[in-house]
Amino acid sequence: VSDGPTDRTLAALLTPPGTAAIATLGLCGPRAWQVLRELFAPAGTPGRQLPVEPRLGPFWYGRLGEDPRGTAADEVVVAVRRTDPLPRIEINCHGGREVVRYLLELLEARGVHVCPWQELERHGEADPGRAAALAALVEAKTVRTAAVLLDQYHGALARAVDAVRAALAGGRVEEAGSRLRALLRFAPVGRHLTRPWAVTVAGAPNVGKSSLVNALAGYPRCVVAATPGTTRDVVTTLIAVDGWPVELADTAGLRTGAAGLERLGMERAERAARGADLCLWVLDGSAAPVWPAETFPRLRFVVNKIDLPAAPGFAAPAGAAAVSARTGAGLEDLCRKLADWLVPDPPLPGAPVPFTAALCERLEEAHACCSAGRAGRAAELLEKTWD
Ligand SMILES: Nc1nc2c(ncn2[C@@H]2O[C@H](COP(=O)(O)OP(=O)(O)O)[C@@H](O)[C@H]2O)c(=O)[nH]1
Ligand SMILES: [Mg+2]
Repeated sequence: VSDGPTDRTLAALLTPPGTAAIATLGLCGPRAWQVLRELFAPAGTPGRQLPVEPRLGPFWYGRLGEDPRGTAADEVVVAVRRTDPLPRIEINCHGGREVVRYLLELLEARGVHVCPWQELERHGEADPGRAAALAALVEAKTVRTAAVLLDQYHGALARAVDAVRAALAGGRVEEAGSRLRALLRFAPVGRHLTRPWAVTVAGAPNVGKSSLVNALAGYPRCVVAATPGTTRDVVTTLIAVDGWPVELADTAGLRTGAAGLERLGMERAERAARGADLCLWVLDGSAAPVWPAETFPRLRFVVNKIDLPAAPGFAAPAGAAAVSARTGAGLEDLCRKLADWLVPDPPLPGAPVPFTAALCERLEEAHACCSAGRAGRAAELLEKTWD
């Protein structure tokens, strides 16, 4: 007996785990219908059974259990979603962890493999690119990133990858390389469609870092106080900037000569600033500027407290944003700048975008292979694009 991937019958919980009125289980594979027929009794005339072959269209209401006519059976509604290439059935049962566990165990006892929903979505899927985009789509945090992923779900990236593969198959390695380079233009965006950009807010104590994070979040997320050294831990907040998901990290103020708990907070702040996609260094425009002691990567300046008179001789760095976290002045402009710093080259609707970090890496490697004249290896990598 062969046990290839499509010979298996899989089951997964499709709705989130927890309690609700209903839950939905997916059952997919060559034995899906047979297993369901054994466990399911349609309501109505005693002795009624499901048809021998799965049929698209009708919904069946009845009971599902070891002995579906006995007491330990749940009321369910079942439907066939697909018959080709593998039968795919959905079972709507009562919600709640124990009902779901009971039904999944029943299926498992009949040789069905219980798996995560993502694996079920891929099972027998003729278009694996579509399944991969669907898995990413549910992770989208904003409408804008969802729109980009929806384009990929409708095949934008899959078509572009097919064109690269066709070029390689035709021996046109240079064309394949330039097509890959064009695709990789949007890799920086693609890496953040399911994972927000990390933006750290850093600066000296009391310049208004926590106030700025609160102003951007639109609610008092962080403690603000006139006492320097109030913020100790890194506090993160998820916001959307021009439709891009951004995780803002408020940090402890950085100053020289700190010790103890303050020093620990500063170390965390420095780590966050070094690892961020962007570090916003906040300056208090009404006081003598405190510049960063080290040059953090991807550093940008924000001058805060512009509602107060500027400190004599204060010269803002070129390109800095100027805001008042107190009055809200300049925040819109800061958001525009932030979006431009993070995504200087946003994809147009319908553009192919490599939409996960793993896809970006695979395409980068394939591109490097093309440049090195290793067309065979590039083709091999693209064979497994969606794995
Ligand atoms: N006038 C004015 N005061 C501000 C502004 N932003 C923050 N502050 C005040 O500056 C002090 C320190 O603010 P905070 O956000 O805790 O600074 P942090 O230590 O950098 O996090 C508080 O008293 C705030 O009310 C601003 O834009 N204008
Ligand atoms: Mg603070």
